[in-house]
Amino acid sequence: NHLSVIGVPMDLGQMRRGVDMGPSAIRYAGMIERLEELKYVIDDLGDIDIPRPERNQSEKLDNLRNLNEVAEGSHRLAVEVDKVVEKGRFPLVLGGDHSIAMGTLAGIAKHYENLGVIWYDAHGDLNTGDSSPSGNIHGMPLAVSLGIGHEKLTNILDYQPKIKPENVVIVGARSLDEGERVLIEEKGMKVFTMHEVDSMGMPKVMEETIQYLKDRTDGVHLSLDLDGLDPNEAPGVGTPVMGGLSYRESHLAMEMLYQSQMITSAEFVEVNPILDEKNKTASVAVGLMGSLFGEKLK
Ligand code: DIR
Ligand code: MN
Ligand code: MN
Ligand code: MN
Repeated sequence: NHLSVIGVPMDLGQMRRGVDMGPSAIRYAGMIERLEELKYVIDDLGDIDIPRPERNQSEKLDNLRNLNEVAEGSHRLAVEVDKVVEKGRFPLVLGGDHSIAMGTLAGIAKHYENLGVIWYDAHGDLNTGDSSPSGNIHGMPLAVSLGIGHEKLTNILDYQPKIKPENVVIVGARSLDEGERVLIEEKGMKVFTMHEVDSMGMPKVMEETIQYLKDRTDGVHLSLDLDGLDPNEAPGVGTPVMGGLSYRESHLAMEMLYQSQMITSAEFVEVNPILDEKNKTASVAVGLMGSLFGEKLK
């Protein structure tokens, strides 16, 4: 019950300004107080220092926008996360755009034989420079963590891959690019798209997710992109996609994860207060953290 919080004011993995203020927005929404109420000891380590591009214009190398800065920022995050896990504490990372997940996972995965990952997102984040329609690295961190992509990204902390495709479960997908579909098929990855959520219901989806990961992993990281939720409930995100997971479904998912006691690290990303309505999305993120850490059930 010792959480270490790390903010990552990163916005270089995509093109909408403002997501770098996500960590402030989440803290402002009362995160620390909310978790302290649940009797956790919170160590807020502040924010990672993110490099700024030398030119005002973003540079694209091999269809990878701001490659060097994103790689360096993720490396710095990885070093901090590594120390947190080393101390036996639970890392809680606040984004920032989703590119930071490659840093989070780099810091965590070296401590596990078979780290599991729940990727709660409208997107697969399984692109590479070759397959990406946008060149935005926030659409690539899951591929990178599987060891697929540019060396500067896949080799953070000098090892790869970080995770195995069979240890990943994607929940909430409804916008997958062609290259991502091919990769999912090729690797036989477990994906619960909105079709499955609609037809099976969230309780069954999470039951299967938990059972599946319980059997094969020795720790589970939750990577929660707020755009996994429906934009009506989480409007402050850079790439909203209609028809998403509801507020209640998401709380239920978090509560079931709390009951499972399997989550060993988590990150909440893509909160963009500039695109938000009165900090609603940050508040939703804090509420979900409450459920993930036992607010409803303790
Ligand atoms: C799209 C969007 N698949 C891309 N990805 C996003 O640019 O690769 N991921 N928004 O969360
Ligand atoms: Mn620079
Ligand atoms: Mn994402
Ligand atoms: Mn997304």
